[in-house]
Amino acid sequence: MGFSTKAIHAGQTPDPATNAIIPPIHLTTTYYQEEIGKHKGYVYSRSANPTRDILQKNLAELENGKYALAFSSGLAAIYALSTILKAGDHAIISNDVYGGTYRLFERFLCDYKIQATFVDTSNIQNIEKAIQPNTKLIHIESPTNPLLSISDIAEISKLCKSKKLLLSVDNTFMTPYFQNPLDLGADIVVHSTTKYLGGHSDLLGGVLIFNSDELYERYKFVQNSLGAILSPFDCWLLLRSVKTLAVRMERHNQNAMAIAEYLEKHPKVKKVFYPGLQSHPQYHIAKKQARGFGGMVSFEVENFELAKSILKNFKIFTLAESLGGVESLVCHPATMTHASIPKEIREKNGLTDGLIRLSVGIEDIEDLLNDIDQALK
Ligand code: P1T
Repeated sequence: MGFSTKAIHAGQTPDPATNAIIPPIHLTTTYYQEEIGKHKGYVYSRSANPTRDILQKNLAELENGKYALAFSSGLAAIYALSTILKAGDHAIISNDVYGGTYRLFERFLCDYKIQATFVDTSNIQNIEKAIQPNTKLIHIESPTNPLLSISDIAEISKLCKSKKLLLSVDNTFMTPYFQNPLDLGADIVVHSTTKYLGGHSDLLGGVLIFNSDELYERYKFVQNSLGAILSPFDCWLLLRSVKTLAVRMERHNQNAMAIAEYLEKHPKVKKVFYPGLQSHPQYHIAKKQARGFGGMVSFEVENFELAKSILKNFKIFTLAESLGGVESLVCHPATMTHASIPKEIREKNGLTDGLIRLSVGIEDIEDLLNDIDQALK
């Protein structure tokens, strides 16, 4: 079955009670038990909820996974993911990740004696060198946020299998429409569904997806124990959003490509970061493992002052955190989404004060190019 057909139908049949085509939002917190232990598989909505089950089936199918578990935000999903680590364990993480992911491992989990090493995972040797006897998990973003660096998921997965390590991939930027990390050998896929899967900047959510029965049982226990589940309304909204994912992603990709090509020729732009450009250092890996390059484009200008004045000039691109919505947003990672990373570490990784990140929306490309043109003037 093709992607769009799955996105529209997977997990969803007409509601058995009414034949409603669209799944109902089951707001109930609890369920009638005919006698002790006799029920229809639902006893309390933190543990399981029919609207959430439909969403989880749908998202699992889109990632070619067997199971999905939905959480209240992307970070709630990543926190749940991290509970596979016990005190004394070690994780290796891409050095250019969303600031909140960095903060979780570097400033929160460290208090629970969980160690993390951040390396440039686009070079597999950096991962090999960072492996310790207590390493359990490799967690990567590909492309990374915000520098759009690409890691070879299949290669890293081979390494993980040979060393008996778990590999999780944050697939938020690519979405299952463009990339399926489980097919490339990853054990766990993570999404902030707040982004492209939601697509309209009106819901927060996160999901973990896997094939292994053992991981599913473990994380279902974690989902119920932590309680950070996605609400029935947000599950329903996300189900609705996912139906248009394919058409939105095509347009995000097309617009982003045109903008990246435009920026690459602009005299005020020092460097453009977009995996669809042949000048991107991992262009061939991106092409090998994904079916598109996504809607995120970052570019660097000379310094903070210039970045600040450009950001003030935008009229359609709106200065805001987040990404993946139909509307175009612009962000200054150093002071916004990645402010939790110390300046010296940021700059060592290439995230400078002159970096501007665009979440390219699905508006008319002429309007977006005109907006960038006038902002840069
Ligand atoms: O915001 P939340 O739903 O909790 O998702 C966290 C998260 C996880 N992974 C990636 C790749 C992300 O980009 C994010 C959130 N990012 C932003 C809010 C941002 O503007 O980059």
